[in-house]
Amino acid sequence: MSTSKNADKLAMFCYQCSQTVRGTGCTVKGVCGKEATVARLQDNLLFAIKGISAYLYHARELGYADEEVDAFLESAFYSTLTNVNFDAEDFLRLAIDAGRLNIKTMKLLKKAHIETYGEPQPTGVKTGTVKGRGIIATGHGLKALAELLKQTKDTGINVYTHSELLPAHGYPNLKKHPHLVGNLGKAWFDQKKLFSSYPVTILGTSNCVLIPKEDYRDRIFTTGPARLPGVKHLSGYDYTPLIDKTKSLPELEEEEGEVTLTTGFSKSTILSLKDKIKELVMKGKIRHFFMVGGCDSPLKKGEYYRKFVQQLPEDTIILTCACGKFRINDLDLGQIEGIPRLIDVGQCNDAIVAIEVVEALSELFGKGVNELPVTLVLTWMEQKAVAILWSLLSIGIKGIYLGPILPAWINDDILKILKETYNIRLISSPEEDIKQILG
Ligand code: FSO
Ligand code: SF4
Repeated sequence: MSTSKNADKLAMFCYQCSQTVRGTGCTVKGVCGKEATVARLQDNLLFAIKGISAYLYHARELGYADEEVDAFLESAFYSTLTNVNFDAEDFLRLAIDAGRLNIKTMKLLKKAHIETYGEPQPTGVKTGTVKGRGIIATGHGLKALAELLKQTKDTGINVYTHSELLPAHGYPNLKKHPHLVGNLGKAWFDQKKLFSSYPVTILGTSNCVLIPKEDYRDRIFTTGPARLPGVKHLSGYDYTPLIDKTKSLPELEEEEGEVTLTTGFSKSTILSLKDKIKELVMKGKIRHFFMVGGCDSPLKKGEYYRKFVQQLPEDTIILTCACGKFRINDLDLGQIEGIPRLIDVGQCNDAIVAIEVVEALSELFGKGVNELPVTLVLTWMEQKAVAILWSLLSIGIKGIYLGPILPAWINDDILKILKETYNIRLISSPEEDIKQILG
């Protein structure tokens, strides 16, 4: 595994103070003495705390907060200010702390979701259209979706999820709405094509909204942190303009979807199967568990994940979460004596469910997490995913396969640490990786 040529050429980039080289940026070493690795670890920390902030935002929307996380965010942000902290060692400690605090935040958000909307249940989700007018909700905001479902009740408008809102269908207090009729499209990057092809309105509830094409700019609305140029923003969960616009659009025709997707596996659903899982492992009928998923990107190399899962032997179980699941969630992988082979635990923040399941397996088999037949094969897209990676490292998980490319802010120094301390590997080919993992 080697760093990209770009990373070698551009050792660092910092333009946060007036001493910066030629008034444009320090790119080799800081005038202040800051080393490239410190600058990159500062960026890494900023990316991780942005991820924590996103999850904390959605928890706070539901009335949940955490003083320890708030205090960490303050001190972590402060540590990246000019002339405060030049210690690379310490930025690694802060990255691990960010991972630990992100676990706390993901737990908080999961608690908020479960206490507000009920514990998710495995649920089949249709992928076609229903006759009538429609709204597609995209992003991660369950609160925004819940308010939309309340306000569209008895209006004859159908609501569809897109991308990271698919897991909403598993929550009892959301699935109870008969006008939450299905999911359209896949991961976030298909939205321009998708939103152009249906005469619907769209509500963007979080990150992963794209600047719209002209043909649907007047049909898309944003809420919460999402904003787009020339697009109406709705605050205070008042969706009247969105609903009025929807009523002015033509109806969709009935169209059968190609597949029914299954989502909504909670920790308790999975753990209710633990005795059976133990029995199947002991009998050699389950050989290995994989976590395949993460935040997807449209890179060609992302095709790896589908091929990887398609080539896994039938005695393996695959947990998945986040928008990377759309690479694989249409595959019919069947069951092993009643245990589904593909288990969708939810959104990116629901990686906490996968973490808790791995911890429960560790207890069940009396082995450390790295002695279990468990491998994580993850895709990363942007900053938010960094928080989850550090969460996994903070609980000591080693040997993670990461792709589709190495994060660009990782230089040779950081890579050395990640390899030596955490045995992180970059994905190669599905065949080679499966051989390396399963022997
Ligand atoms: Fe995907 Fe976007 Fe959710 Fe990520 S929709 S890419 S970084 O936000 O976290 O899974
Ligand atoms: Fe350059 Fe240091 Fe100022 Fe950053 S803080 S711009 S590295 S002198």
